[in-house]
Amino acid sequence: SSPQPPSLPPLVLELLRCDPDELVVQSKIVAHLQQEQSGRGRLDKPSTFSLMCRMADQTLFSIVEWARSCIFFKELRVGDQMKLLHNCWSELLVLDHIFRQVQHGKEDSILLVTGQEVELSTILSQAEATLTGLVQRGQELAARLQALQVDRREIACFKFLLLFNPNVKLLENQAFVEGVQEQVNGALLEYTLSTYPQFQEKFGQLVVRLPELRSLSTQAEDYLCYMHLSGEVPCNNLLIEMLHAKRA
Ligand code: DR9
Repeated sequence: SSPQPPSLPPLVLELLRCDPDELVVQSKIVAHLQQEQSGRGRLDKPSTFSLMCRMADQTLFSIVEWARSCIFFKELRVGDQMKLLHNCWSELLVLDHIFRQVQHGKEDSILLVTGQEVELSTILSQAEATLTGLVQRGQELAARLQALQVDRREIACFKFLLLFNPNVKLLENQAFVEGVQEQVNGALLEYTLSTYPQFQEKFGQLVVRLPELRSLSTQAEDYLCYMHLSGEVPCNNLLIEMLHAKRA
């Protein structure tokens, strides 16, 4: 008989169940952006930058919605939920972007949450150096994760490791957050060892990518903050609200 695939740690399955369907998220965001556009004058065409901000904003709404429906997170009081989200929103956005690029699997273009493909050469010619640098660092991180053959279960665990960050200060329920972090770490370790037994270092190789992800998200926040101060970011933006909350 053929070998049975290893059974997955129940917690990994549970975390995966919280993940929304990418196509559902995509069509919601596309519909929202089209609706916003139809509410404006035909002649008042928004800049690419403003469209991209609205797209990132809607992606952030879907991330907040995901968190609020998640196992463990639901059990926290609203105050702790806010503190955790304020701490990691940009990391979750960057991870979402990076994993989309891993699945897209092309080095010379990026795939947006809307399903649109943008050539890297277009970005290089249209965007200024800060953004270009960010996008390129993102492509490099995506390539590294792709080389490790990261899968969606591991990414589902990553999202929880970022969300339940035990270093967040002044939590009402610190011990619970630490406990979730430990449980998810354990489940991810068990998962990688049983699913990729020929690749014992996979867990370690994956988690050493987290600091790079964090530094990328800080750099993206700085870019966004700078653009905001130059008056470029559209108003009523959740991105900016999160930026203020974190830096207050
Ligand atoms: C804070 C955390 C945010 C992380 C968000 C990650 C998701 C964002 C996904 C993709 C961003 C891809 C950008 C696609 C570019 C489309 C084509 C293009 O090159 O447009 C040029 C336009 C102009 O930019 P500029 O800064 O050079 O000039 C500004 C001009 O003067 C304004 O009038 O660039 C854009 O439209 C950039 C959109 C930025 C979206 C804003 C929110 C995201 C913040 C940081 C992006 C980091 C991306 C890298 C992730 C690894």
